[in-house]
Amino acid sequence: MVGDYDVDGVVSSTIMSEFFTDIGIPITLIIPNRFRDGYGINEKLLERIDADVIITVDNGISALQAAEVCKQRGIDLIITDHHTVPETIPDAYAIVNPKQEDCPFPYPEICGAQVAW
Ligand SMILES: [Mn+2]
Repeated sequence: MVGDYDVDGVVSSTIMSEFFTDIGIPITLIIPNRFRDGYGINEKLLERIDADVIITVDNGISALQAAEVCKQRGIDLIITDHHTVPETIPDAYAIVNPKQEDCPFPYPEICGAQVAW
C-alpha cells in the first residue's frame, strides 16, 4: 500500500492497514518520503516495491506513468483517492474516487481517509 505523508494520508494509511491486519492479510505500508521519494506512487518509488497488488490511499489519481509501469509488471493497481480527477485517468485495475463523474456516491468532497474507510 502506498500512502501519503500529510495528515489525511497518514490517517488513510492507518485505516487501510488496520483493516488488512484485522482480516489477516499481510500488507506492507509505504509512506513516501517527501524529499527522497516525492509525492504518492511514482516510477521511482516502484523500483523498490515487489508486490502483486498495490493499493494507493489519498493519492494516485494522477499517476499515469506509475500505472503504466504497474501494468507492464503485472501488478494490479487499485487507486483510492479524493483529489481532482484529471482529464486522463490512470489505466489501473480499479479506481475509487468520489469525484469521478460516473460515481454515484453523493458526497464528492470527502477526504482521502473517508475514501479509504
Ligand atoms: Mn488528502
